[in-house]
Amino acid sequence: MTTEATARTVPYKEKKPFDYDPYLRQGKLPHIWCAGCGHGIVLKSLLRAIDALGWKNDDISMVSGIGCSSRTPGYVDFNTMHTLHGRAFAFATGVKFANPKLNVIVTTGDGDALAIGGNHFIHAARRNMDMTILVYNNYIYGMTSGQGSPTMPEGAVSTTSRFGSIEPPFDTCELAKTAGATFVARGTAFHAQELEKTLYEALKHKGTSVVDILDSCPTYYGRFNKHKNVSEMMKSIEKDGTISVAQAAKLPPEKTEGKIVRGILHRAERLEYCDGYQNLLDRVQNK
Ligand SMILES: Cc1ncc(C[n+]2csc(CCOP(=O)(O)OP(=O)(O)O)c2C)c(N)n1
Repeated sequence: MTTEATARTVPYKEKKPFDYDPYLRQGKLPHIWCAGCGHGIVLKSLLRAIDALGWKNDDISMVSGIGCSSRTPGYVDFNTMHTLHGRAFAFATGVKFANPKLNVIVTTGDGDALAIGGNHFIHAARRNMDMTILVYNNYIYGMTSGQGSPTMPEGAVSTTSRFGSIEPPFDTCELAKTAGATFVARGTAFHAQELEKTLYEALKHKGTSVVDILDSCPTYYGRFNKHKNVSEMMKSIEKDGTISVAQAAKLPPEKTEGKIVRGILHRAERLEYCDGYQNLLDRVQNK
């Protein structure tokens, strides 16, 4: 049992103009996402990264839980599974274990991955099975009308924190790294081209890759938190303090305090789960 099907050495090359049609299930369009939602931008960056890798649709399995972000697999012409809220990692683990040749991608929301799915998230990271996890992080439960999620900033308004949240948020990247993910990165729906390159690296990595993607939900988070319009909300993703890893490296620590850093934050080599299982079989069966 190996995971060698993945082309991991293809150099990154941007393609313009880009034809999304071969990747989409036209019959499933139009999508359900609201005007100004960042989920579509994330999907476009992902498809461009997949194209740059030269992966074939049939070699990809995309798995999700439940939520607006979890609708992504419905729109793409891969081997897809839209499963249970918070349980995408369990299904993805089963898919990869049954067929390690598949390139497995999980698309999940901050609620799906870190609230109901939080326990599954940490164990997916710990196990280091080869899969790429995209957390569409809009700080809120979009699909169910705006309850607060574990990534919601302190002070933010949601239907479950009408006067501002008093809880500290999870840092998705710190959590993933501490739990054992071997590739951890952050991108945003505002920096779409940068996100494409980050996703390209995440997909290439062998092991569990987690990409936290700061995203916009203008319908709930934006309205509740008094963003004037969609473009102002999008710009706030940048204005409110994200800086790139390269920018952060040039600044003294006091200037980076409170800033959210984008780019690849952690990369490590560790035995991938399917390979580890094969080693186990070899050892036990040859006794
Ligand atoms: C077991 C279970 N509990 C609750 C729900 C209701 N539910 C559907 S989606 C969702 C939250 C989705 O939020 P998130 O994962 O952040 O994704 P978004 O919609 O913001 O993209 C909830 C609570 C459900 N479908 N199943």
